[in-house]
Amino acid sequence: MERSLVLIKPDGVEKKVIGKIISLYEENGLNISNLKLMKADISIAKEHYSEHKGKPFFENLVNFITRSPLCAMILEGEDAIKRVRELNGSTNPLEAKEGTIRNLYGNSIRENCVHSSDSNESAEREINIWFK
Ligand code: FUP
Repeated sequence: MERSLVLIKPDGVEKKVIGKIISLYEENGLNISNLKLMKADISIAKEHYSEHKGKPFFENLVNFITRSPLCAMILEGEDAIKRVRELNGSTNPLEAKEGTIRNLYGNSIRENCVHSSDSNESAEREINIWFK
């Protein structure tokens, strides 16, 4: 069974759409195997986004993800990584397909409501960061 690390980012929690987003994952057959609400500190945010270190948007991204609580979870299911990314939609909400989470609830390329792992390797790395 494949696992993916999902974050409902601070913008999603602030908008009070955690329930709607989780319902979408559940209705699509994904299982929640772990879930928590927490405020990320700077060090966990930098570790999570380490591949983007040095990029022009890195600092703003870290500031955003740490500004208020987020909801971290592990979703499980067959082909979970790809399926969750399809439900999330494109990184830029303006390019995200209709009905995807980022299309419905994303504000901008930075405040795009959800994160999910992009490979098995990153899923294992990210699960170890958020669920030590
Ligand atoms: P994704 O895999 O869809 O989450 O997207 P990326 O790994 O490419 O980007 C990670 C995060 O960086 C995105 F969620 C939002 C942020 N980002 C920006 O803030 N500005 C950009 O120009 C690109 C990405």
